[in-house]
Amino acid sequence: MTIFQFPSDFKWGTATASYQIEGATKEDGRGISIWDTFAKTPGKVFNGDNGDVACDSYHRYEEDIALMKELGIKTYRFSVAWPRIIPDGDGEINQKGLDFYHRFVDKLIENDIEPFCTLYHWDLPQALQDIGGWENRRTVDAFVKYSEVMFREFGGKIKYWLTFNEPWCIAFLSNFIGAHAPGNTDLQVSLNVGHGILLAHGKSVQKFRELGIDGKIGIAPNMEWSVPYSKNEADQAAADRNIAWFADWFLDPVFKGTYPQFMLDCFEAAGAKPNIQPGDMETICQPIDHLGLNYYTMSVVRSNPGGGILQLEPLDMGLVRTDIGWPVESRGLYEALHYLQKYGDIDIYITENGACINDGVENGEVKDFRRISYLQQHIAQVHRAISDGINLKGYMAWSMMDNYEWAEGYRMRFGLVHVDYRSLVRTPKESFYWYQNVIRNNWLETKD
Ligand code: GCO
Repeated sequence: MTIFQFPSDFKWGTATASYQIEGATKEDGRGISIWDTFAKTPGKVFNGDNGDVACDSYHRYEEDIALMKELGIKTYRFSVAWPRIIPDGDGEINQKGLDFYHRFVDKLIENDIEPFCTLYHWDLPQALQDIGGWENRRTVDAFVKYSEVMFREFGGKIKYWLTFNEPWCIAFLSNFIGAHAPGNTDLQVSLNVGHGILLAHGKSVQKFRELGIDGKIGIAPNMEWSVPYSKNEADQAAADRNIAWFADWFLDPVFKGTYPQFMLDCFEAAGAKPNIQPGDMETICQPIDHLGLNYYTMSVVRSNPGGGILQLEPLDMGLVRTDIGWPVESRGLYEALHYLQKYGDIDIYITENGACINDGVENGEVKDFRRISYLQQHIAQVHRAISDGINLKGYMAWSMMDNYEWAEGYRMRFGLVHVDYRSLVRTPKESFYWYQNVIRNNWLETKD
């Protein structure tokens, strides 16, 4: 048996997002978001599921926070629904929306749980999509206005902020692959959207500094780690492109004020390039305080000139997969953390990591041992990275509870707590008690 001891100030946590858990989509003046629209468009989401009720956390947040307290987490990452704060994205502020998050954040603090707030986890007000969404700079300005409202209201109470969750998903998954709202399938649109959110990020960080907010701010990219199938240079370059698609494409602008040339070349060969106006790159390149990393899986790729814009193909290496079909490879988390060091010695939080394991309740219990095994392997790599001297400050398991898994609807379960979507009853899983023990000990035990 090996025991991995964690630093005494390590922030153990869990994460969720507004549209995935809150429900109450028509209450207290909330406006419509692009996910309301997308979910109700036939054929977009498995079973036509939508977030109207979800986990009903809007009403049951006290019960949820009691579970967080029982779990022992030090920090909770959640996102704010922009359409609750400014229903049409750019007009009147909705006091009832602010009141809800005040009640919620106060309750967290009362329970000694540090709120970690994501400003944008994909629920763009539909009214802004109607004017072109992130392609239109009015949406960028509206985001800055919304973030200013949040900073002024919650500055001091909330000390940890993230502007955007998973820029790759917002740009490419949603506007090139088309699997998420708004569902476009156009490379040029996805580059425009990516550029728009980077600008919004930079301007929002500027606003945060200008207001002198007591706290820290950053961004949370998702990375799929990639390894080349062979030592062959073309395969190596293919893996580099795949990594850069998730990371460098967004982080080079944030940290260096430039897009990576080899990716510009790659997109240009496919007929698209970002629309950069004078001053944009300087605006995007603002010093940030921390970086989030969302990590789930790794791929093995090889070069293939016919393999889409990135000219590569992923290979099935026969790895164990979670129930959503993603290969399990914890080493990718360790490698990704090392890779990020090229952006400097910045505080890093694992803002999401977890497994889709669909085990249900039997005799009042959920024996999700495969989730425990996943978490154990990944947390061991987190420890390894810390031992190497990486400034890793916290780990947030995705997710606190089962929730609306976007285009997969409710069939894919990532929670430490099981949610029965008919009765809305919450049942902590075996993994909940396992994680509770890790947090209580502040160490991880492995069997080897
Ligand atoms: C994400 C996601 C979560 C997903 C999780 C599992 O940020 O991709 O934020 O919302 O539910 O990643 O797919």
